[in-house]
Amino acid sequence: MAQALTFDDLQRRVEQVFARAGLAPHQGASLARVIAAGERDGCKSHGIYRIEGVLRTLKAGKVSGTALPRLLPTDGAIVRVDAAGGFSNAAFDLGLPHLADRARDLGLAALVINDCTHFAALWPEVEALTGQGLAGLVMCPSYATVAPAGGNRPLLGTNPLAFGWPRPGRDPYVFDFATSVAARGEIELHRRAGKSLPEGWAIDADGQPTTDPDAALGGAMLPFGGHKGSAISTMIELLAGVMIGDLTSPEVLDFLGTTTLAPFHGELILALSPEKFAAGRSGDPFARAEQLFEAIQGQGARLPSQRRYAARAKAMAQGVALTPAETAQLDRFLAL
Ligand code: NDP
Ligand code: PYC
Repeated sequence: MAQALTFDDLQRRVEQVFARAGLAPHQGASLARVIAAGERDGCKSHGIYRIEGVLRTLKAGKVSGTALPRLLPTDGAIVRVDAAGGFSNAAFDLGLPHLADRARDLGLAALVINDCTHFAALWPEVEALTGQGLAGLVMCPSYATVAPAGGNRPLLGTNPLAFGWPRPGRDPYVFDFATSVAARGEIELHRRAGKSLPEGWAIDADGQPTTDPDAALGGAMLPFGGHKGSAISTMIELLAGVMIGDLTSPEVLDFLGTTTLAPFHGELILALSPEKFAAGRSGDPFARAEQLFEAIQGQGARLPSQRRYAARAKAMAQGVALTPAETAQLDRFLAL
């Protein structure tokens, strides 16, 4: 039966699933928070659908559910957390206060997370920074599933990029997207629903355009914006793979040997203090940003994340709506 759960109840249930699967509370709680937030905000590709992948990756022994992330001794602008083979989210929770302190002191700081399993949406991390008055830029590789523009085989990851700007008294300006035309999770959800893909998302194993999700999963996804998305995705491989001494998307696929498990790599989070950068020039940076947002909306355009915030407001008022199939799946996980 279709069900609407309160956000807290949903989060508690997801946490219970992970506790039963043997995750330590610090790992399970951080995962449950981002998964429940994805479902609440209408981001189905990174909501409860991801529980299955987490459990599969644990069972395959490719992630540690009890890893204790470790803050490594660094000074200067770089904060570094060794995720110790656990999930990225607990490592982020550990690094966040240190990152925010250094960004406030220095104007700009980076959190490097190494050796983590990463399957989550990035906007919860961006919102954690904007909630502290900081701008944030977050990126990570994935596994080789996307052909570079002009190519015909998987090489780059779906490499997400997210940015946030704080808006005092309002929801922050946030965008968060895969650098492929769509997240891979969207292709899998189309496959499960028996739906064709929109044109332009993928090519098959022979390099021909396809709208068949199975052929797309066996072929390659395409970068957004042709050569422009391909270059941004390559930048992410360089900055959040090569530069931080962690795996690139093709290396992740070699390491895992499959795209059915959550990928293992690193993550780069940049935090910036708008006040420190503006240094008193040209007025208050937050007030000036508001003028820009008003001008965008004044043309009838919407800001990114507006749909997500509306979904959040509705879910907080009426409960997070789950379909009968989703409710049954959650019950099955709870019974494991
Ligand atoms: P979408 O294409 O659904 O959305 C991308 C962004 O664009 C969102 O911020 C969205 O806001 C905004 N947007 C969409 N339509 C408009 C519009 N008409 N006007 C203004 N803004 C708009 O996201 P993707 O499918 O590319 O990615 C989904 C999620 O997948 C992301 O959260 C990403 O982090 C995650 N992901 C994670 C990966 C990983 O390895 N961990 C890999 C790839 C993706 P809104 O939400 O309000 O619509
Ligand atoms: O949806 O592309 C995706 C994805 C890959 C890893 C986590 N999410």
